[in-house]
Amino acid sequence: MLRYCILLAALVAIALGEADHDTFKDCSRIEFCTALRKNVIDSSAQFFADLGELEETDEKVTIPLSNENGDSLILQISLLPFSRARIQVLQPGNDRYELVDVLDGEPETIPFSSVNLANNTLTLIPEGEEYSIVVNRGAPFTVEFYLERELQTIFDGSRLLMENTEDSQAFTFGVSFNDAQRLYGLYHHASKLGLRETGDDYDPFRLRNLDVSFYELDSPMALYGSVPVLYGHSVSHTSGIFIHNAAEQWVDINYGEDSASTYFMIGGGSLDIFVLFGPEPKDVVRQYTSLTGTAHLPQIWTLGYHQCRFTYETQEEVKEVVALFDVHDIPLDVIWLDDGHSNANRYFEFNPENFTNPEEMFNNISSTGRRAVSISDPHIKIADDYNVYTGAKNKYFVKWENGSDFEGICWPGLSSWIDFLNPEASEYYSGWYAFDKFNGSTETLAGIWNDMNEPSVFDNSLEKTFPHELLHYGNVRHRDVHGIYGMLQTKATYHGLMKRDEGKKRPFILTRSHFAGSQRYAAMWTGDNTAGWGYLAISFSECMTSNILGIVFCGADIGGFFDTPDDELLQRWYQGAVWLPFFRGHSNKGTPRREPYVFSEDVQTVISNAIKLRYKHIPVLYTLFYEHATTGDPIIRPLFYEYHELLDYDNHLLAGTDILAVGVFESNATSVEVTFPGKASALWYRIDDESWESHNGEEVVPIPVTIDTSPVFYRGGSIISRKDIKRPSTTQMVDDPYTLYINLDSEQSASGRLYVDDYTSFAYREEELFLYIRFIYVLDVHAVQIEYLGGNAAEFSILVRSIIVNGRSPEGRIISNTYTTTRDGLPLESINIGKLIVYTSERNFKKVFGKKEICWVA
Ligand code: NBV
Repeated sequence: MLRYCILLAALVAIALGEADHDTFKDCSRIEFCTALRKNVIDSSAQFFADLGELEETDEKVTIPLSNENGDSLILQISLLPFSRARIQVLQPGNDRYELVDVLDGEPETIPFSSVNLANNTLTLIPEGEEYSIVVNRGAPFTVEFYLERELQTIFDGSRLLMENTEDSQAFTFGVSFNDAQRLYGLYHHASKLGLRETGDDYDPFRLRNLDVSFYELDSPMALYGSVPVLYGHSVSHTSGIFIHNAAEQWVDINYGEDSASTYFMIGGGSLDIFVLFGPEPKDVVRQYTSLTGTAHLPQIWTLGYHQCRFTYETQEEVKEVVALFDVHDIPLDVIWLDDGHSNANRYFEFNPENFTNPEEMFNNISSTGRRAVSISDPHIKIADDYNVYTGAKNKYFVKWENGSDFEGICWPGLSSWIDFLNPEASEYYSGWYAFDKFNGSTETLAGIWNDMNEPSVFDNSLEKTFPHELLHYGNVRHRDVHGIYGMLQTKATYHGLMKRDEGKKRPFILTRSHFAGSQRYAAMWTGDNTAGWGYLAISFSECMTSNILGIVFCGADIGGFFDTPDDELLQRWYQGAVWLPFFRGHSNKGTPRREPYVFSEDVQTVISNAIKLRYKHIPVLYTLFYEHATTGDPIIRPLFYEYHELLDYDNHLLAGTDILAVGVFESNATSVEVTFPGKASALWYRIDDESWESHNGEEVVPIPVTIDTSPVFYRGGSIISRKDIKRPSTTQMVDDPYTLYINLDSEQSASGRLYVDDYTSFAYREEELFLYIRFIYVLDVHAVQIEYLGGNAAEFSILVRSIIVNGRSPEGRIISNTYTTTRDGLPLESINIGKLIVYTSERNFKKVFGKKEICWVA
């Protein structure tokens, strides 16, 4: 009966287009959250740190914690290089699960240069670092984290509690961020960048990977992924924490006068926190990604436009969509095969009626330079004639406590789920991506889409996912690893594609569920959003947040998955989405078709111009991806990341440091207020209307817009390398020459970086086969100098077709000069890197590179 009522409520919610609050619980319906949220720990339960008993072993300090009730715990502190530390609280006699799949390698520890005990205070100072850690005895004990003597964060022992009963291993703790004006992080929530305060009228932010249809804006409800990272930010410093735990979490936030405090309630696993000392946003992001890794460089085609639909029903329809992009002259790189391509959701089998000749379809797609991506969910249909199932039955599936395979309902009907914690099961699954196993697939099927991997199970009484008590390989309770299930699927898919392609191609995987570290395997999109202005706006906030949390390859369904956008919203959505790293149009079954070419000529022109603008900037994005891969820096950034005082600009997005895009998120807009970052001397040039009109930093200006324009600016001082020749896809762009946009700052200088490689393989990583250069504008000779930054690739030419110099004369006049060579033919002579100079006037144009050459083409 209860199940029936929940099901009914769910159907009503879906019909109303609202998140289903009966299925997805708030804190008051989760036992440990209700019990622990208001819990005030009385003095007898407060722990003190027995500093006299500290032990120093293996670059760790352990300190017993005790309370008057006779409970004991162990505080363990490790010092890490690069302004990071690790603090763990161990519970002797309690077998808590310790995560093994999340970190990108075990972090190196460093020795203490001093361990100083005095007046109930222990001070730990690492060798060669600027930070220190102070443990105060208490009760309650506290641990303070200082950078250059500035207090950054405090682990608040007064809120520490660790349950240890038959049914619960829940635990709590508090962390406060000194001086912080904003807290950022705790992805995934469809919320603004700055997390709001929680309280009686606003639930704690919940992290538990769940498949929530019609998710709501500005809600603390859990969504598809979990990245348990928080940054506390003030104008003067930023610090962070990463909770290395994949169980369900609830987090209360309180902003006080001089600090922001947080209270974590976690459903299981270990208390294991990495502390990131900052002091700037850039530092915390690098410190965090040094722990969980960075994304590898994507193949270049993945940065183009992707067209998806739930679902193209036949191979003819797929080919027709691709062809129509060409008929209408709209660039496209990837066509997506949602579940319609599969044999009734038996993945790795094509639909035997409508996709009878997938090879022919793939040949047709690749003949136009395009690629395909197909969906592959983790549920495996229970059917005795389905090899993927029979090969895994009673072996590789997630199990009940009695050892039988878990069975639940999902798209294919009754299904079981691969246990990706089991290395053999993962390998088994990976093997299905081989060309000879996945019959009909060819290399044109260049990427895979892992959907429904929270995992989603059609049982509303279980919040549409696995029951907590299921067991994984090694008797690991599902409760303790729920957050990483989807990530482990993408890891197996990644290895599957690596094996399939003999390690020669960088795998492309899109995932819905994700966890800290997912960036190592997959791109991520924000799931089933809705066609509404608020969802367009929040896509900027969501992807900027995921970017500063390492998951950089982020996008949102353009136009919204549910419902139907009107023409204006759709056009604005394309214009905004140009700047999100993953760029895909998608829509739900039953909604009117929405490929760009179905619209009127006017609408098509706006959309197609947006897509073309994206293609022109692919070299910029690709260079940013390289820089991310090597440093952890985000591709897109909120203003505060670069300009620490600019806090709440959710509609302003920086692509790298040099492009500022401001979304148009309202209907009938005639202008958008833009805050130009930087000092008053900073300059920003408007590019979307090609006026090159410049604005100064510190200006707040209403920038006029029409439906054809959506504000985008280049930073004065930058050189942007674009490929401006219009092509059907990135395939035809590979050898295209660049146009350099030189945007002078108030000192008349400018520089910008460009990275090129083979766009496909891992040779950039394994053999340093790439070319990474900096263009520097030299005022005296009105020339561009090339500085070699790295790489080892004689074979990469960089062709420059024209150079556009934008500047402002001392009287404020806008100068925009274009220099295009009239020489015919391809490469000119070459000169050594750094020796010279591409002159911007053709008469003076000279050769540049030695073995790495830069060429000037007509
Ligand atoms: O595979 C169908 C859809 C997919 O199009 C969407 O993008 C996913 O988020 N999938 C969810 C399952 C059904 C959604 C109603």
